Amino acid sequence: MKKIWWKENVIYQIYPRSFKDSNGDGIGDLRGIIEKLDYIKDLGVDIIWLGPSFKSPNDDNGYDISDYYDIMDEFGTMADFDELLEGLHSRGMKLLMDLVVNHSSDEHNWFEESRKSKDNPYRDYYWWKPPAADGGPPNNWISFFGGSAWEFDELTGEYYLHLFTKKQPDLNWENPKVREEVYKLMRFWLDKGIDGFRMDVIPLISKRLDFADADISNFTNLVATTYSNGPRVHEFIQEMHEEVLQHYDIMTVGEGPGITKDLGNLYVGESRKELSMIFHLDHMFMDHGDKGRFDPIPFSLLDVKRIFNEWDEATGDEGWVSIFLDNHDFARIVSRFGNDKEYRVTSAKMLSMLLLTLRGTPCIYQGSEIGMTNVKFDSIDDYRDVETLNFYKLAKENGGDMDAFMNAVYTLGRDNVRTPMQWNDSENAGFTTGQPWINLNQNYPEVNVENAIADPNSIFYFYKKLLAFRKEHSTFVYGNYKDLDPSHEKIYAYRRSDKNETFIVVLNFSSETVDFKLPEYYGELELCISNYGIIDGGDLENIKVMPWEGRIYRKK
Ligand code: ISL
Ligand code: CA
Repeated sequence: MKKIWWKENVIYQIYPRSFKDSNGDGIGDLRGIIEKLDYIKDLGVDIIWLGPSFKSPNDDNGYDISDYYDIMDEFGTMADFDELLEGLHSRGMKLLMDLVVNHSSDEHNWFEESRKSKDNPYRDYYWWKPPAADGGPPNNWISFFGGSAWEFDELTGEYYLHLFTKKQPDLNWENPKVREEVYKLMRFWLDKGIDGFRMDVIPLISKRLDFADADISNFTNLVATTYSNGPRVHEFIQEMHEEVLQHYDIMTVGEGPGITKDLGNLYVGESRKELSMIFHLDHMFMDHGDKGRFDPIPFSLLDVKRIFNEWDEATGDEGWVSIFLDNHDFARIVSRFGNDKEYRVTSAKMLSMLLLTLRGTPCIYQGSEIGMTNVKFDSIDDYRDVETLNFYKLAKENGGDMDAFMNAVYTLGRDNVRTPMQWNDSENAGFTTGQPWINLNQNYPEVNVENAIADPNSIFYFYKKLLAFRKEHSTFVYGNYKDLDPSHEKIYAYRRSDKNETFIVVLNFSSETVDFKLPEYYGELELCISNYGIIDGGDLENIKVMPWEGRIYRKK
């Protein structure tokens, strides 16, 4: 397998709006991030993925861009950006920007032109279609954020396509001018010296041109079969590689909704000349029912293991993935996969072991390193996420069970991961001196960075230790992976090994003590790390794994 820096590095994702406010307007900004660079460096990560920071009316918090060449007013100026990039580079870190080019904002000049008339030169930058025979939308496609994916525009009497909100019209990648515009803006940022891109919903850029009605009975399936992996997607990405990517020493990570395991290597296979890695999302969608996240279904550890096993096998030595357990779209790690009550600290540490020792480039979401949890706001008026608010309205209109809906919001809604980063126990957790744009999680007097740094047993120091350990042992990067007991319902045990070393990771995903026997005999093992501290190795034939305990052993 090819050795390269982006396999060895670890990514830390910053959601700028919620990270640190420097000027008291209640909104996180670039100068806030600059203030915290030493903190991030000290944790031991290498690459920052900065959420979208371009000019935007913020219908979807920056995922609706109105000018790709400028910084969002709320976040600062281009001079601030340059200082941030320089601050990272001088500390030996790298920067990825968010490339959001499946759609733009409806306030982008291209769209403002496009909607003016059917013969406007920008008309074909977007997807316009005449109404169906009954005057309704051109087909039955539904948006990720609820309702039809088509919006009628009075002025020219046609509908335009928006797979996300109606303020996020989809760009028409069939049009070579659109592709040229994208390559141009990519070069602009790369020439400034950024180190790569996280690519928003990249498998969605090529549309199925018949625009036929689809089976919409299950949303995850609709995405995989109709919106994602369109006929020209690989041609477009290869063209982008040829035109732009290959000319820079950078990395790319594609967000992969709808990329099923069999299609993974088409995007990331070494010989493909497409992307460095993708975020596969099966473990994020596994608890979504037919109608998506607000229609939740239960999941178990067996599902999690199956998904990581399948993906590891499918990408093999040919392709590469990024490993993540939460981000700005999905519930907090410890609330979703751990126990955020009695075992918050212990289970957050255990989950960091999974995140940092699977095969792939780990991506840590801001706040995971201090064990931030999901939030429960008192009223729907406290929620800010356009997805949550749209689906709330729909559920109300349809006479849905609103208690069940709110429970789904508490478990899976996107605002769980968008509450401000908790820096200390002062008012608003030191995030802002003003009125925060979204409420804080009220556990901040206990859960905050200052406390974490003062406590040698904190989650923060556990991450730090593990990140350093990973750096010392390239087996965690290049070694192969094998699930040692795929059918165990409480324990996730796997092996990472190469010709130099063999490690065994044993993780307890339950609040009970489990007597666990490794299915294979490994000879003498040395316990390197446990989130319970190094307690005696015990009888290795029969390990007593404490509630939410994680252990890493090395074969002697
Ligand atoms: O959060 C989701 C909706 O339930 C996901 O399906 C998500 O929309 C999908 O993974 C795409 O996400 C990305 O593009 C969106 C943006 O809202 C998300 O924040 C971004 O990560 C549109 O740009
Ligand atoms: Ca601010």
